[in-house]
Amino acid sequence: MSEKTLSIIKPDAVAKGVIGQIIDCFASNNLKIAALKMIHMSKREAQGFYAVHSERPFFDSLTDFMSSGPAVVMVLSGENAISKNRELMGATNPAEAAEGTLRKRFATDIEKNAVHGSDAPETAREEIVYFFPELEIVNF
Ligand code: IDP
Ligand code: MG
Repeated sequence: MSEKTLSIIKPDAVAKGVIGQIIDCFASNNLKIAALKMIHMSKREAQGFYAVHSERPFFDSLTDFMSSGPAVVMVLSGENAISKNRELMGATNPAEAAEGTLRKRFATDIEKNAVHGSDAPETAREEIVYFFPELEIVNF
């Protein structure tokens, strides 16, 4: 089933200059880019995006990091895009991420872990509308 998911190339990966390598990984795994933009989130925007984690001890540090520099937000589209993107990303903690995954290749640590991907259809819908109005998303 064709799905859409939200992907973010986080500020650590943008600063490392690996936007191209990450996009290349999506392209070579049949995930198409249905929307894409570079943004620099405010602290408040990062808090809104990660509101589900607001009670976690790492929330303040995480939202500082996410608002520390530019990030690339994308809508990826394709067969099982949500789970496929999660597989390509690897585990949250890069120390536990499988060889060849984006987090294994590019993450710094469990917080600065290079990429975000939605985890389920409902969160994908919510996260996509957080960043993209309907007009900015193409349908293949
Ligand atoms: P996910 O990004 O793999 O879905 P989540 O548990 O949803 O992982 O956590 C969201 C983000 O919060 C992670 O990608 C990471 O940047 C950060 N994070 C998660 N757990 C920790 C932690 O234990 N310490 C610091 N940051 C964390
Ligand atoms: Mg998550």
